[in-house]
Formats: sequence, structure tokens, C-alpha cells
Amino acid sequence: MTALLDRPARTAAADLTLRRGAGRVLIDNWAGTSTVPSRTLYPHQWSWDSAFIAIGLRHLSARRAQRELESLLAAQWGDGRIPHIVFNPAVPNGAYFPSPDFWRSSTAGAGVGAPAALETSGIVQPPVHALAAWLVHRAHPAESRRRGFLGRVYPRLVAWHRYLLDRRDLGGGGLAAVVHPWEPGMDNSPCWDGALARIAPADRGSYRRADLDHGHPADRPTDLDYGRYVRLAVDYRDAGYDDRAAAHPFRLEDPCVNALLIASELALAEIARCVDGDAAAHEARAARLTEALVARLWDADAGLFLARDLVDDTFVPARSVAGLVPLLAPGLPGDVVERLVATLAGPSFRATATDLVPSYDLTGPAFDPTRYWRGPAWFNTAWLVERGLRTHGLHARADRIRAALLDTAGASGFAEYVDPTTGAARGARSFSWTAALALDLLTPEETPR
Ligand code: 9WN
Repeated sequence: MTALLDRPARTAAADLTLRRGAGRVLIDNWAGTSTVPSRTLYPHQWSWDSAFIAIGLRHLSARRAQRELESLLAAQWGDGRIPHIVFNPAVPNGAYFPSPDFWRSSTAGAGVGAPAALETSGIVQPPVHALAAWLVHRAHPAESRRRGFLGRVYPRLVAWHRYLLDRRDLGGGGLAAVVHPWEPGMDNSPCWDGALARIAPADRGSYRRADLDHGHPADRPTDLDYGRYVRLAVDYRDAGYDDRAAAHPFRLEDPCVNALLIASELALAEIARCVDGDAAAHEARAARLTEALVARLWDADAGLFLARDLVDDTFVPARSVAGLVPLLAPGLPGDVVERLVATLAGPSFRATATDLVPSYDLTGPAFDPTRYWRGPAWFNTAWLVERGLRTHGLHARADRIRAALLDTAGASGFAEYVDPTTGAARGARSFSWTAALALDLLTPEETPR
């Protein structure tokens, strides 16, 4: 019998303890208008973290969940981009690198509408925000209506998606591209190794890493990769963060980013129905994106979606959890769903010891159970795959991931990620999205996820 079937059922007492622990993490990490991912490693506001955090916070305080998203959207640039970090001016400059004086958003980004009154990074992260806004609304529709929440966030979310589909369709095939490994949110994934190898690293003496003050060097990206991250960011900054002018020597289409765009377009359709927007236009866009995703990123031999490198227009062979996240798209062809489910249950992605989904193929040549995004299991991707399985009515499979996520979140002290082969906690503890997404899965929804 497999570990999947052996997992003991969760008790009401265990759920209560977990709920209290998760709530405590979110309260402790609240910074006044938003939540830090981690008090130690990430002391500012991060874009896709805030979306996941709002999805959990809605069960504690609808008001606070709305503010989480509103504070992020207040940092939106004139061209529609939502920056991946919004800096808290009260936090010392050296607490995180790259810091505000590195990105210089208010000056370097002025030409494309960076806010003048606050500092942000200049790159983006995956578009989970419309999905989060819709879920936040649905948790407490009366409170949402009272505050006019959807009416205020809708135009900003529309502008955000327009940015991704206009300025970032760098391959011309109707999908959004990423231009830095931090953008897909899976920074150090083996998926970026080939594309990064073309980038000359910045001089090691030109910057100081702050992540190693808190993170273990064996878990974090190498110095060589960090130098390349810095080079890409500096060159984008020096092009005024203008996608029409920047060379974008690193440009790829990522399946997770585009799957989230589909899920978020469908959420925008729901929001549009509440605010007199054009729901049909959002649904049509989601359908076109789904077609483009399958046409450009599906690889039947690999059994999952792959990233496409736009520099040489080739598939990236590395198989990562990003390739399973498109389960979120309800319009996927049936045979694609079947293959994805088989891949998820096969030796590459079924970590029997934890039942969590590893970030990279367990049998792949670059697999490392502890290093950032090169194998460890993360809770946000487990939540997305769980939701994707439910999207296709695969509730028994989703239930297993749900139970694994809840058990491991609690046992690991709400770790940032875990070794998928043992469940051992890695990275930061009391990590906000781990707590938020556990809280979310503890709370039944009125309609199936
Ligand atoms: C760079 C905050 C972020 C997450 C990313 C994760 C990590 C930052 C870093 O932390 O990235 O953005 O310094 O490594 O990879 O997904 O949003 O939690």
C-alpha cells in the first residue's frame, strides 16, 4: 500500500491547532497595510505572495485581505505592471538585496509610469491577483460591496493583464513572457539554466547579497546565478524598464505564469459580472490563452507543459511543477488532462514520503531536494495543483494533496518549503503563504473549488 493511502485522517483537534498556528503567523507578519512573506528573509511586500496571503487572510479578516491587495495595486505602474516588490521605507536599505537604491524605480522607471512617491522593483511576478480578488470578494460579499472593493480593483487588474498581453507578448504567439528568473517566482529552477548560461554575470564586487544573512548557502542560489540575476536587472533598469526598448536577452514563456493568467481572466469575468464589465471579453481571452498555451507549450512526450525559450524558439527540456499548474485551466483538452494526471502520479512528481509535489522532476539530472526550486516542495504550487485537480472534478486526488499540505505545513512550522523526500523543513519558517494557504484549505468553500 502506498504512503498516499496510509496517511492517517486529520482530527478536528489537529485542524484547530493548525488554524490557530496559521492565524498567528499571519498576525505576526502583518506590517500595517500588507504582510511580509517572512520577517527575516523577505521584509517587504511581494506581489504573488500578497495574492496567496490574501486568499488565506480572507478567512481571518475580509477587510485585511482587501487591504493586502489594495496596497499592492496602489504601487501599480502607469503601463499596468504590478511590481514584484513594494518596498517598505521603514526597513533599512541593507535588509534585502536588491534594495530600492538598486532598482531606482521612481527615477529609472518614470518614463513608463513608475510611481513617484514609493519605491518598487521593476520586474513582475505571476498574475494570481484577479483570482485572489475574486476569492476575497466571495468570502464576504456584503463587506466587499460596502467598501466598493471590486469596483476599485477591477480597472487596475484589467490594466495589469493588458500589460502582460500587450507589452510582454514577446514571442508574438499570444502568451506573456518573463524577462528575469525572479518573474515566474521559481527563481532558481533548472528551467532557466540554459537561458541564464548566455548571460554574463555582474561583477561579484558590485553588490552584496543579503539573503545569505538568513538563508543557508546550500539552499539558496549560487553566486554565479546571483551575478546573472543582477546583470539582467541592471540592464533592464538601464533601458528605463521599457519593454519596447529593452533587449531582453532572457525571455521565456512559462506555463505556470500563463495558466495563472487564464485562471485570473476567468476570475475577471466573474468580477465583470458584478461591476458591469465585459465578462464575455474576459472569457474569450481565457479561451484564446488556453489555445495558445496548448499550441505553444504542451509537450505530449514529456507529459506536461514546458517553458519555451524565445531566444532560439525551442522547448526547455527541464520538467518542473510549473508544467502541471495548467490543470487550473478548465478548457484544457481531456487527453491533456489525463496525461497531466498520469505525470503527477508517476515517479517524477509523486514524492511518496510527503505526497507533496516537488518543484522539479525527482528523477531529473538537476534534482536537488534542498536547493531553491530545484526539487523542494512548495506550498503555493501544491495549492495550485490541488485547485487544478478540483477544476477537473478530480476530488479524491485533490484530497490527498490537501491533507499532505495541511500535515506538512503544521509539522514544518509553516516552512517556506520542504525536502519532498523527507518532509524536512527548509528555508524560512513562519512563512506567510504557507500559513495562508493552509488556512484556506482548512476552510470549506460554499462552492467546490
Ligand atoms: C526574489 C518572496 C519571494 C517569492 C519567490 C521566491 C523568493 C525572492 C528571493 O521569495 O524570491 O523575488 O530573494 O529569492 O522564489 O517566489 O515570491 O517570498
